[in-house]
Amino acid sequence: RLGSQTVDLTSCDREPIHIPGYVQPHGFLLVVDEASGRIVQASANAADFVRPGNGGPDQATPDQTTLNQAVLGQPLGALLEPASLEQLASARENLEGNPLHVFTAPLRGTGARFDVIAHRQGGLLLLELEPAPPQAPNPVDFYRLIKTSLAALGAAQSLTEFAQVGAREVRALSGYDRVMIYRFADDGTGQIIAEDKQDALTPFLGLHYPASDIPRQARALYVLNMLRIVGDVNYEPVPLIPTLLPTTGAPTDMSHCVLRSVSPVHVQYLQNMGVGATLTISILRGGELWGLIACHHQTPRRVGYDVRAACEFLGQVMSLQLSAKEEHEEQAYRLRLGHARARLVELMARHDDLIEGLLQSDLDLLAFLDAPGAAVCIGEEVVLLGTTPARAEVLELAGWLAEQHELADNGLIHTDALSDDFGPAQAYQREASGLLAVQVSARRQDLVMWFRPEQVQTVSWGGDPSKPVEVGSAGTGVLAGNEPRLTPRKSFEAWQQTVRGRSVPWRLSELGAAQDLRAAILSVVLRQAEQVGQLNA
Ligand code: BLA
Repeated sequence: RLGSQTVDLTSCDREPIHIPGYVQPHGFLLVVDEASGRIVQASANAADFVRPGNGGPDQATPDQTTLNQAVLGQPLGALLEPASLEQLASARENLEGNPLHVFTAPLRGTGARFDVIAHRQGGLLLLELEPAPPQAPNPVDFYRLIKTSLAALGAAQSLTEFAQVGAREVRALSGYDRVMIYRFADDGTGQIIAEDKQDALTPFLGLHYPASDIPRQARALYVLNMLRIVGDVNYEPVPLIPTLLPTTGAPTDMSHCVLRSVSPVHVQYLQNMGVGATLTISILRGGELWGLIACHHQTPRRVGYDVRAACEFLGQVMSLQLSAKEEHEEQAYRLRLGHARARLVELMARHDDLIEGLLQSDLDLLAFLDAPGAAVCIGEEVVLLGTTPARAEVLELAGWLAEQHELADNGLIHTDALSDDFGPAQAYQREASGLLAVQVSARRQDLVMWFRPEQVQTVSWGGDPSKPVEVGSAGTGVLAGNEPRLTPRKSFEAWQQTVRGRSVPWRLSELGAAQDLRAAILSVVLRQAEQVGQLNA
């Protein structure tokens, strides 16, 4: 039955990952109803941790009796020392939708110390307790580590270098085997733009991944919640007891929980990849998800709150500096375009003949828009530069362009897939899949065109994007069994996707530069026309 039902990638988008009803077993969750001050829900493993002398989740079966008697229905004071309660009370105002490490302390009547992270939402106080690492790292060491990292990030010249430094510094801080900077494109696909890893591992640098690998709701959640961890991909999820909140009859919203059990689809994805544990930190830009710092370890691994906080801090620093770095690259590029335009205009102004002026230095016109071919069509004259379609083909193209509304409206037309719009262009798509044309006089056929070749786009995908899913059995979760599950593809060997008839797209700054050049040419043409008028008068 599972196989016969139609399942597509949008069902990835529908999995309600914020209400899994399960936690990961390396810690436990207590949900307190703020109105009554009582624990109304807890992860089943709470019993294993709170029993005197029992510091770990080694129980074969959850101890339901202890859970019912010592945890559920109890006030927090039954489990926490008075000093801990006081710390919680004074942090209370800062906890709304904002998980904070409030204290590290033993539970009442047990020796084991726990890191306690708390946040509030919807009238609930959620406490997440994890056994504290044996020796807390020295805060001074952390300051030193972060300080060097900050200096290195600040010194990075280009965006690529910036990302590379980010990956290296997060790896130094966290000790994971592989740290990647994953950048999203506008269409939701992603690419690994920087990587720092153990030498023996196969590099993933440069690989692209389809949008469905990180579905929409997951990307939305990662804007709210900047850090997530999978301590052991082979973990046994621990259910919340009772399944639904007695106060509302609804599942508990775990959007902000760091112990949240992750999607079983994603767990399988990681297992397929041969990954043992992950740590992922969001990189935002202007409030939107720009990318991720993704850390992999081959074996199970958890890092304590301090290391996580330090990594999250680096992620935030990267978020803040990102705009500036991107802006810087774009500006340098615009500056280069501006210089090229000024040179062209100067040459044109020195010559009576517009075409001669434009062509005086043919290299300039080609370099101007990073195009290997260009054509200038003015009156009956056609001049070809670099790699272009044949003269007759260019003339035919100019005729077609002259009829296009877009050209009439903007004086500019551009495409990165010319043959999609103009069939005959299929004959010469190797040299001219991309076209940018500007009209340079009152006559529609007076055009300057730039051509870009077909980018037999060699894209390395992390697997086969046209075959992203297989239907599998239902996983865990509140909604387990209701819907057939999709399983991620099993192959991670890079494969090449070739895109026919497409060029590298024209950048916004290039379109702007072409518009500027057009305006400059028109003003030169106008001045020359005036001079001719004066001579004739
Ligand atoms: C989540 N998928 C994720 C996350 C990453 C990826 C980084 C964030 C969660 C995390 O690991 O911390 C994808 N991980 C990658 C990629 C690389 C990597 C591309 O390391 C490259 C090296 N995934 C699928 C399909 C579905 C799917 C087909 O491939 C849906 C049917 C789902 N991915 C999916 C879901 C989540 C996810 C639901 C959210 C997990 C959660 O937070 O609960």
